Amino acid sequence: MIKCKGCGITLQDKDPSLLGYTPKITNTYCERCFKTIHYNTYIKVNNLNNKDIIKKINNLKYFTIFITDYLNLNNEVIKLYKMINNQKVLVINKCDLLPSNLNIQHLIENIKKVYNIEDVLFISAKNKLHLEYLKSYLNDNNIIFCGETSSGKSTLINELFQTKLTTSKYQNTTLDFIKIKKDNYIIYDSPGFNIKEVPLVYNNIKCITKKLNKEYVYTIGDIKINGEGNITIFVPSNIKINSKKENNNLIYNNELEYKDIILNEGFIYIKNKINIKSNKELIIRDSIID
Ligand SMILES: Nc1nc2c(ncn2[C@@H]2O[C@H](COP(=O)(O)OP(=O)(O)O)[C@@H](O)[C@H]2O)c(=O)[nH]1
Ligand SMILES: [Mg+2]
Repeated sequence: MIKCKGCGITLQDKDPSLLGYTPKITNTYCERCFKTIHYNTYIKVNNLNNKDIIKKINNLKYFTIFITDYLNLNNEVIKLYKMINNQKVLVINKCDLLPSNLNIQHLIENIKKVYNIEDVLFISAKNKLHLEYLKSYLNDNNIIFCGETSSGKSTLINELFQTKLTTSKYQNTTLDFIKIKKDNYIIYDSPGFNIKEVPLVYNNIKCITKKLNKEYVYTIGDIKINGEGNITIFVPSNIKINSKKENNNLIYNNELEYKDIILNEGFIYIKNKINIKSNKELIIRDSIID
């Protein structure tokens, strides 16, 4: 069985409508990866389910590098991280996109506390930032990279081990576990966990402080809120924030201080105590900012 070097699927030259198809079985990449790499076209497929991915990771018992995106830090992702029984580290990727006023060391300490996690790192696979810290974790020769879809697993492996895994801005590029032997290492890339709230691949994180006016209802991503006081919003720059003078029929009341409200894409930081009304029950955590 020959596997595609881009996405891990078993290659076949029999049926173009099935995954793994390549016109020539001696090719290194399947047709889907070839099109992703050369024409930036995307063919959507159903990925492995999270339980099967976790099971395989735990069976392998390799040192596990869990890669996530800063805007995806939420209970769903942390729950997956905690289901991994191996020695592990939580690596928050794409730190090149963080607003420059944030103190990374401070964020790390807060994330450890809020989510009760021992090891947290911030890196940028794309811009090669802080990779030296991550390299100090590579003492074990058997390593598995995992994390939610599009968090940058394959980009990171390519950077660390000079491989040519397929990477793209689309979800579920990597279809199966890919075993790579390099120097003294055995490395696995894995298909991304499917999570409910995946931010689109974005180019920038917007960090805006807004003074809420009681007369207005604010729509931020997936929630509507109303209140009086300052909030700071962290979302991908393509997410629209609307405010409108409208009848306030928001039924949930929240008194918040030093908390983050988790959105589908990103979060809102509330420093000083304010009352916020919302259209649905908010998902709250102790703030990772201050
Ligand atoms: N800005 C930024 N983008 C990144 C970084 N790492 C990966 N990406 C981008 O995120 C997208 C998904 O990357 P990929 O490696 O395919 O993610 P995977 O699904 O986890 O393997 C691609 O468009 C990458 O270029 C990073 O450190 N910074
Ligand atoms: Mg991948």
